[in-house]
Amino acid sequence: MPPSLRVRQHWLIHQLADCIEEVWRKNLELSPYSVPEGLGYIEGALEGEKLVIENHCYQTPQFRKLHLELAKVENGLDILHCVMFPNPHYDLPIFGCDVVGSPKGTISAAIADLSPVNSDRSLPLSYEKSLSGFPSLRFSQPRLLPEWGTIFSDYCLFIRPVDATEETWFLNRVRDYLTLHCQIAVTTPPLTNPGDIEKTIAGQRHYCTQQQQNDKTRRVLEKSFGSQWADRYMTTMLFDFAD
Ligand code: 18B
Repeated sequence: MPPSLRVRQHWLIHQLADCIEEVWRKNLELSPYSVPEGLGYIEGALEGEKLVIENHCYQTPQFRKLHLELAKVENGLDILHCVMFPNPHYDLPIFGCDVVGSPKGTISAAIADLSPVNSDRSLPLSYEKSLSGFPSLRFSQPRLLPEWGTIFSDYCLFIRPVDATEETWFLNRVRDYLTLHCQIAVTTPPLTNPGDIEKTIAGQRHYCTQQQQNDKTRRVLEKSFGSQWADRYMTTMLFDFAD
C-alpha cells in the first residue's frame, strides 16, 4: 500500500480524514466492508487528467456502510468525501461531508450535515436537542445550496473557509457532529415496525437519488474515467441504496 493520499492533500482534508477515522475508532465497533471489485484504489487518466481515488470503508451494527474517500486530480483538485449510511433498521440521519480544494491553495467548498431521512425532514429529538445548543459560527463566506440540496438539514454547514481560523472552526464542528452522531447511534434501539423500516429505506433512497444529481462531482469523474464509469461509480460506490 502506498502512503495514504492525505499526506499530499490540503491541510484541512488531511486533518478531517484523521479526525473522521479517530472518532469512528473511538466510538464504534468497526468491521471490514468489502468494496466492489476494483474500486478500492483507482487511477484514471482520460483527457490527460490523472485522478487518483482512495476508498476506506467499514461497517458496524448501526451503519451499513461508513465511507471515507480521498481523491486527487494531479493538476490541483483535492477532495474528501464521507458518508455514514445507517443500517435502515435504525432511525438515524445520514452524516455527510464533502470538501473540495487545492493542495496549497484555498478550499472552495466545505459542506457537512446530519441529514434527515424521514418524510417531514426533521431530525430525531435527541439530535435536535443537542444541535440547537451548539453556538452558531459566523463564517464570512456561506454558500448557497444547489437545487437538489433539499435533503440537507437546518444544521447544514456549507461554506468557503477564508483562512486557517475558519478551516479550524469547520474541522471542530465536524468532529462535534460526528461525536454526537456516534454517541447517539450506539445507544439507539433498532426499529421493530416493518413500516418504519420501509420509511428509513425510502429516506435513504431519496437522499441518494438527490446526491446523484450533483453534476460537479459527475464531471470530475467523467473527465478521467468516462461517463459510463462515472455513472456506475456514483450509483454503486458513492450513493448506493437497496432496491
Ligand atoms: N463536489 N465530490 O465527493 N457531495 O459527496 N458537493 C462539489 O467549489 C466531488 C458529497 C456537495 O454548488 C464540487 O463548487 C467528487 C456529499 C455540494 O452545485 C466538486 C467526489 C455531500 C456541492 C465536487 C465528491 C456533497 C458539492 C464543486 C467524489 C454532502 C455544491 C466545488 C470523490 C453531504 C454543488 C465548488 C453546487 C460540490 C467533487 C455536497 C468539484 C469528484 C456527501 C452541496
